[in-house]
Amino acid sequence: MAININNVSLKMSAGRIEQFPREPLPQIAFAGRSNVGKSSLINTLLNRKSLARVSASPGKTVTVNFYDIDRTFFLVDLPGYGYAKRAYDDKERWSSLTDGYFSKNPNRDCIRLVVQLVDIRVGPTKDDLMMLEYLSQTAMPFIVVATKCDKLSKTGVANAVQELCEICRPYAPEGEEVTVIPFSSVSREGKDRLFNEITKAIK
Ligand SMILES: Nc1nc2c(ncn2[C@@H]2O[C@H](COP(=O)(O)OP(=O)(O)OP(=O)(O)O)[C@@H](O)[C@H]2O)c(=O)[nH]1
Ligand SMILES: [Mg+2]
Repeated sequence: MAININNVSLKMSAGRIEQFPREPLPQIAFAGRSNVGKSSLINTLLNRKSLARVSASPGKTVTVNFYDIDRTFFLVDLPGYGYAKRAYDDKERWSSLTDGYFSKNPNRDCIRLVVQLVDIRVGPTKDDLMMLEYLSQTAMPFIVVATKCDKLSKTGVANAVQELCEICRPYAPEGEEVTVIPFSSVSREGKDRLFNEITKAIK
């Protein structure tokens, strides 16, 4: 079945769990620290300039944004974590919302894949590793996308991806490797590979 990626809309910008959509469509969730490039990646994936808001000042969005893709599945932009300057109340809201997405989501069973974003130049932060630990503990299927790969040379990218694979291996199911895709919203590298993974996951 061909998916028309031009048929996209923001279904819901949810600040509360009760606002999560009820339709039992497959969900692909994007997690990562603030400023890692989640919204840019979603725009790149959908050939849009500004469907998902790209923030010059990080940590502003504390909502879970559900994008309806051709009435076939949802792309879910989770609020970014690890933003030090965020007010205490916002941090609380962040964790209850994000935690709620995984534990109280009425369509939890519809989460087919979590795309964990890591800045290729920074590598996984403490918070990223906590997230991987959580995904691993809850047996959530996930892949890792290494963002902003336009900022490194070809060799730099290859080395960083290899290193990421090593770091992520302990979080993979026994005997499996974690898929790590280098990605750039500037050069669009990695877009087709990521789209393939998403297509496989929603089948
Ligand atoms: N060079 C480069 N810059 C990028 C890339 N992706 C995102 N950026 C920049 O990084 C900054 C943050 O991007 P966003 O897409 O808003 O990041 P986010 O993860 O959605 O951030 P929050 O919504 O705060 O969680 C922006 O200035 C983007 O232009 C990339 O692939 N390459
Ligand atoms: Mg964003």
